[in-house]
Amino acid sequence: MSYQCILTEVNQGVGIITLNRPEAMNALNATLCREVGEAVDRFEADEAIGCIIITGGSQVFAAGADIKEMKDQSFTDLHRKDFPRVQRDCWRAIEDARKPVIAAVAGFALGGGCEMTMACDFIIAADTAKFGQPEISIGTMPGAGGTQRLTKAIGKAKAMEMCLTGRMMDAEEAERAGLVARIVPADTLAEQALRTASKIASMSQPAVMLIKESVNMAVSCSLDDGMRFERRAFEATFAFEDCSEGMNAFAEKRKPVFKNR
Ligand code: CO8
Repeated sequence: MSYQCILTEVNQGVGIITLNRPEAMNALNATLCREVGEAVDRFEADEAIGCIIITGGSQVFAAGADIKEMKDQSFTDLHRKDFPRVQRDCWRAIEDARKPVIAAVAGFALGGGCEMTMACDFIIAADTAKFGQPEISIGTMPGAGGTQRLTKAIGKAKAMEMCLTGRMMDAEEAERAGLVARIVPADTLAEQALRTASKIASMSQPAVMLIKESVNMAVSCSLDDGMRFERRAFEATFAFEDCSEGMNAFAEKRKPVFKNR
């Protein structure tokens, strides 16, 4: 499959999507968003793939929505199209994926770029990463989760300050604030992200999917509801042949051979 604004590859059971508009700092135009959505859906449907990485490569993740594409749009244009609907479909594909989606971020992840990383399940950041919601500086505001996901991830004070001033966070501050799972040296980002993703892809996929669903419940429901979901999901894993294989392998001091990976 060939795309205009992204590159895709499969390596060690991992589907890798690389945003590829270097001339525009990977700005998220409609084509790029549509292609990311399609690629995520394609990897989601591919049984040989157990985890997905979205990256912008070694220099920049994405400097936000494509301002040049947006600048002449009127309210009526946006409202009629339910903007960012194309973008929303892309976000939905990421959010609805049952396979884990990792954002591997180097350089700027700004505006819609930051929002795309937050739609992923977790972020591995290069030490060069910079996160921000600078929309205020161009007279607008975040439109794909910047005021919502950022606030849930790092709390009201920091999210409010960042969205109101456009201040960027470097990788260290983002890790301290809980936005980022882990920081790695920039020149090892691709390798470390692949190592993490291929480890997840080597696990029992039904268990991976239930864990992802259960952790996500913690973000969207009460503790009681989440605990109940977790208990039922835990019990359900005992119906998986991989669960029996995993436990028997432990007792027999050997590596498990999961069938559903
Ligand atoms: N859109 C379009 N082109 C861009 C963008 C962008 N967001 N960012 C950079 N570019 C282009 C520049 O125009 C320039 O192109 P050219 O060489 O043709 O002039 C090229 O990329 C390189 O950029 P700079 O020369 O500006 O590079 P610098 O290193 O000097 O600066 C910055 C890098 C700081 C990242 C700077 O480019 C910048 O401030 N970019 C805009 C950041 C921004 O405001 N982002 C928010 C956009 S609004 C948004 O994301 C709303 C989201 C709503 C939801 C929609 C989801 C898709």
